[in-house]
Amino acid sequence: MTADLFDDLPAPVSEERLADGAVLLRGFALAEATALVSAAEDVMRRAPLRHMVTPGGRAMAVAMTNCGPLGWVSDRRGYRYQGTDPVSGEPWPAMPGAMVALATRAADHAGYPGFVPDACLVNEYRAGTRLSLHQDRDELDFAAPIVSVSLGLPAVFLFGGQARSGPVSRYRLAHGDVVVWGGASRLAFHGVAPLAAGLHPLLGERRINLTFRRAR
Ligand code: MD6
Ligand code: FE
Repeated sequence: MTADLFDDLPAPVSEERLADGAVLLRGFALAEATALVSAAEDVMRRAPLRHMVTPGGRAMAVAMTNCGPLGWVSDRRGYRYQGTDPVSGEPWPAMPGAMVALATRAADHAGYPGFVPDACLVNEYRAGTRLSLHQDRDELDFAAPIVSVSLGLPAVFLFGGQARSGPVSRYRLAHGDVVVWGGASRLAFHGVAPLAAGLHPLLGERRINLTFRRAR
């Protein structure tokens, strides 16, 4: 037996429970990661990344776009989901099949069978980009989980409880990692620490995060 017999084994998938209803699936999307990156690049060509403005009037640090029937948008009027890209007035690009399949498979693995996302938020982080603690609560009902896929540079994910002031745990999210939170964790506060500079072989100086939701 020589080591090269094992060179082509896929990276192991490991699971870490973050809280009741929340799980980190390390390496879960690794086999599809290259396909997911090219699908995301395609979406970003058709609906370019932009820095949305918060209701308070500040540009968000994370650059965002969407694919699927609905997209999450923020402007002076508030946060909401809508079927068209406010920049172009056109429908958001369709959600690539590889993305839907991965989101459904990850949710199922985490104990949420039958998850069919109708919105995928595509987020781009660069060195220094952070996302402050928040809840994802613009969806119509909270029965469906959130599925979050990390691609490119690693980030530190902040995961807290139901109150902003509670304790927050930190988890390193690498290329191909998936976090699923639902059930008792559906409204957990979460965020991303300032991204460290680096160079990823596929995505260069960027981290791309795909966040899948059932908005309606
Ligand atoms: C992440 N992102 O990037 C987690 N939520 O790993 C989010 O939780 C998120 O990027 C709402 C809007 C944009 C996001
Ligand atoms: Fe979020």
